[in-house]
Amino acid sequence: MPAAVGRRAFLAAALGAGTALASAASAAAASAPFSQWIEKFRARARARGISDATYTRVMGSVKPDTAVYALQRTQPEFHEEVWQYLNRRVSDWRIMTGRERAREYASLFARIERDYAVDRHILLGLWGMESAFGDVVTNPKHMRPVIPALAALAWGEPRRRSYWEQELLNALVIIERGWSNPAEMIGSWAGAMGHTQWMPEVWLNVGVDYDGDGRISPFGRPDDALAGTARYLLGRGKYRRSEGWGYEVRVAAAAGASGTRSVAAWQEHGVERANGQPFPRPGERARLWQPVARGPTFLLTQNFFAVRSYNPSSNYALAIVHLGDRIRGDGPFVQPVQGGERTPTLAEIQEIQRRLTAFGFDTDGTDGRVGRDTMLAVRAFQRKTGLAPADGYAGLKVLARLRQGL
Ligand SMILES: [Ca+2]
Repeated sequence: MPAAVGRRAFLAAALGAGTALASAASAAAASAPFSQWIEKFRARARARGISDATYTRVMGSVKPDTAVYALQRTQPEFHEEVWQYLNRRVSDWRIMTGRERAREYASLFARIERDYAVDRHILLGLWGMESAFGDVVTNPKHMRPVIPALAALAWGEPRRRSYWEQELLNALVIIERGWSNPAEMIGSWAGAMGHTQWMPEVWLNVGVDYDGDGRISPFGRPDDALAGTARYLLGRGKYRRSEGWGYEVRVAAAAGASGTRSVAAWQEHGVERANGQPFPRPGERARLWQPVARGPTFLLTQNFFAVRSYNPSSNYALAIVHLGDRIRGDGPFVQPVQGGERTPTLAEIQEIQRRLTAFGFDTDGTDGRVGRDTMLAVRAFQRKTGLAPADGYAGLKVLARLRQGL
């Protein structure tokens, strides 16, 4: 991957850090009281060009959101196999909604492709993954005010404190410039905001005023968010114009080569496209990757790593590029994961939700989208009926069992 630190690299680092360090809550208790810290931090803000008036207005009444200490130590609630991870993210709902957004914003995407060279389908995949095409902007159910969250992290979180201090300062600069205000700045516990979940640093340094309203914003119309994200992929991810992200491939049994080499060199080692088509750019450099044994294999080229620079997880990047391909009209991977299931259709998900709800397991709606409520309902049903593993995955096995009744 590119040398640039990913937008959310700290997340992976924080999650991997384990619990050996002193708990954040006790560290917070050991540091200065919040009100004293606020006054001390004013000098740092002043040095970044934030006026006393802005600082007092924003920070004077802020209450630290100390719930973030527990949130950043929380392990994922559900264990997902790779095929489950991909099925849930590259869902019928996301593909259909992505195609609607592609039509709705066709002229915006054409302009972004002209200015930044980034394929609209990569951006659609990223937009769908990061915010369900802006759904978290209009429906911020799991989002929280960013200033109190960052203030709590900068004040009392011993891990990566200087990082949180910088992000709080970046958020204050955004307010100082009149681009936003504390009421609008709603995001994840870590401060990622808007259509493409920008951290304040990304907003400040990579954002673009693409709709020309005089301020840069990841909220509202998606123009600024999508153009700025294309600029990120191009500049920080070293995105390459007119190239794809890679290919699903088949590997001859005796292959055994590794590392980065040209597509033509891979062909000499028995690597072919899974769909039988020729490689369009034999000179591209590529790495061979099989996410899970007995599943599909890929040759990855630079634009895969450009996407991965946005959030350093290969499964995340694969979900984005595959969602983009599906939105464009490509089919599922040629080689399924052995032991996995195909992706349920929108109608099948809705049936799962309807049947669960009828049995008293509340999915909070039957819109064919799988969120936390549906996963909790599936898991409760699995436990009640002895379906193992009770992983919360809304798939074909669960549907078959639901059709038998309770
Ligand atoms: Ca704007």
